[in-house]
Amino acid sequence: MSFATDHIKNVALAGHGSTGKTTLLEHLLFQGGAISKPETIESGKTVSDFGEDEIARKISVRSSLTHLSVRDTKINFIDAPGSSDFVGEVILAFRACESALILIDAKSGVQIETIKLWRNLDSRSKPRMVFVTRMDEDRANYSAALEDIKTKFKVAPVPVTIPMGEGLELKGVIDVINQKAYLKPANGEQKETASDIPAEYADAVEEARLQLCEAAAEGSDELMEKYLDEGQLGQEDIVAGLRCALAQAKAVPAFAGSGLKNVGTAALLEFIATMAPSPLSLGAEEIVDADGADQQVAVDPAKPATAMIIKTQIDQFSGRLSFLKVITGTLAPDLEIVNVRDGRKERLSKVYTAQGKKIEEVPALAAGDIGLITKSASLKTNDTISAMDKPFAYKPLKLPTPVHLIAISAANKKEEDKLNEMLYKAAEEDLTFQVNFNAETKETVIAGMGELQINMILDKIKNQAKIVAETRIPRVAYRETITKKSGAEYTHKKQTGGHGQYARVVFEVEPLERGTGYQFENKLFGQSVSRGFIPGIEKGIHQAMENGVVAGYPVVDVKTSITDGKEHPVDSSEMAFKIASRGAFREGTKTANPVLLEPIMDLRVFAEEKNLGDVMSDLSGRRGRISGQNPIGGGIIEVDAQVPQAELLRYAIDLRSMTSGTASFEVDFSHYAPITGKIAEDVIKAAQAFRTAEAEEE
Ligand SMILES: Nc1nc2c(ncn2[C@@H]2O[C@H](COP(=O)(O)OP(=O)(O)OP(=O)(O)O)[C@@H](O)[C@H]2O)c(=O)[nH]1
Ligand SMILES: [Mg+2]
Repeated sequence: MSFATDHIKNVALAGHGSTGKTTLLEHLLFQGGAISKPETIESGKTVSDFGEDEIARKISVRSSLTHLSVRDTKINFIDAPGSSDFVGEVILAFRACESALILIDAKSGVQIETIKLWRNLDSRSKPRMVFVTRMDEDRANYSAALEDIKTKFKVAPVPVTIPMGEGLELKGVIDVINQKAYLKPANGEQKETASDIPAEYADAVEEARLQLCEAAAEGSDELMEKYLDEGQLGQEDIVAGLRCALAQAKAVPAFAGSGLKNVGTAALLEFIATMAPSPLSLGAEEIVDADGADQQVAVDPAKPATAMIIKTQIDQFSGRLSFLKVITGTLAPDLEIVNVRDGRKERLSKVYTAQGKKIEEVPALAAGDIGLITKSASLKTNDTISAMDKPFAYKPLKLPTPVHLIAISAANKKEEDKLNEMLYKAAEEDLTFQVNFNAETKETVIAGMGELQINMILDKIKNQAKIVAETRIPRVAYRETITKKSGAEYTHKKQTGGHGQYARVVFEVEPLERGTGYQFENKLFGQSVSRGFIPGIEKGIHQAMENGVVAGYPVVDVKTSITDGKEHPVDSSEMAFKIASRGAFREGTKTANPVLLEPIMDLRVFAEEKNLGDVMSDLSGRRGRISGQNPIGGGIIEVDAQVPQAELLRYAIDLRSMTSGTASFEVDFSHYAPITGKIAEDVIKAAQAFRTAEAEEE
């Protein structure tokens, strides 16, 4: 069956780690009739956590697509992981869905990852609902959780359902909009059924209904006027107003329940099916057209088909799965499409939807729907496929830059290529994981969001390809430069049998502004050195710049001028000038106060107020210069600093342990700065030791 655009709802499930997203989803699928029995995390058989690694660790690692139908409406759920290491998976879910369902633990209230995700949703003006789960557990407290949401997010959530009893006394929930009660099933493997509201809850329900009226009035000016005039809104107005207020992210509907005990799923599904925004009610996607100008395209079933690839999964058995969201038109078998990135054309064979790992063929995917196609070898995440005459590309997903860097090599040298291949494959599946070869340090460096993510990727490689990787803290790409003007002369002279070698150059070296790199000037008067030897001289300088005189690091920001020289009619050659030039450059820099340069990073740390002191004093211990701190909402402070890269090599791990996993950071390269004294001495010693070890290995 395929569903029309206005009968599709896409909902991202997100929230702090282990709040119960996957468990709730399992019971939603069960309540909605998509599966016949809900499984537990402990059994390792849930629909959403199907990856081997997810089963082994009992956590979600990747976003997974599931769906169910309520009458003639299809609800796609994307269940996102909670650990901050997998934030890329959450962001892709937010982007693909018109609304988000945020899970809050009824005992702990709003936790740190949720605050960070909320900010991300704010920046997208994304409609959101909150489900306060684990209401079955001791000390669960719905109103305290809602109050916490109010203080941390500065929005008052409106209860669509209220619990009957709490914690061990939980008896069920009441759907305030539809005026129905759902008693807690005898166990979590039974469905909820509707009944009348017990008389004792009449007052609580009326109070909640008034709150709904107030929130619904936010939906439009007319409703607000009516509400202010009459002090009340009728059922129809509540529904219409709340729908609008939600779509504009002005109201945050709240639900109570327990995933595990299947409490609150029926009312939630009913609400999503009837009230959550459909792809038609919003969902303009930014595009980049042929001229590179930014425009917006709304979801529209009437136009020719276009879709964006939201996620790539490379399955050991089924091969490449390209998950996509259809933005315009309809994707169906036999459609001729082009990959806008590389112009490659192909004819679609089949289109699918997914229920966790199970993929199901469907006749078509309408605009707004989320599904997948398989075996399309050239497709990558963020590609646009299009059946338009003038194809344009949708804007790629913006993800945080990976901050945790690790140098890697295969334990067995012969497996290096295979390891690299596996790493690049992992990087295709997860855009917050990157692989780079650093030519300066001659290392393959992988980058991710944290230790957990990187370990899981390496474990997978070990299990699937039987390759053991060795990891190290990456080397810092130090550089060298000079700090004053100097000069040198160098004569290369060799008499070997036949004809000899002769070249003489006189150089001036002077420091350049940081970041300029390299300059050369020919200041020769007359023809003491023929023009034809100049390229050889420049080559010599380049060679010498590869290994500086301080510790063998590349030399940058130096201007070299040749002021004089001498050649021999027979014995001079390009090679001889190259050698002389190399020598003169080295001699010149030795007397020009050479120094080491280290990379300095721009660092932004996001920490809770209570950790601020620790974070700041730790940063000064890392030779950091703090340039500012500002509150960014939800009790989180952003600290801006410049810190040497050498001090940040383990920062992802250290910051996490310093703040019990609550803080996060972003980092970008800023500039190179000189180092002297003890710090420089240590770097020089380490470089010498490294070169000795390298020489011994060869
Ligand atoms: N008592 C109780 N336990 C729950 C409830 N929901 C989840 N759990 C338990 O909490 C643990 C974590 O549940 P998950 O569903 O994996 O949580 P999650 O939010 O998907 O976790 P990540 O995706 O890894 O962030 C499991 O042991 C569940 O059985 C609930 O409503 N009540
Ligand atoms: Mg999960």
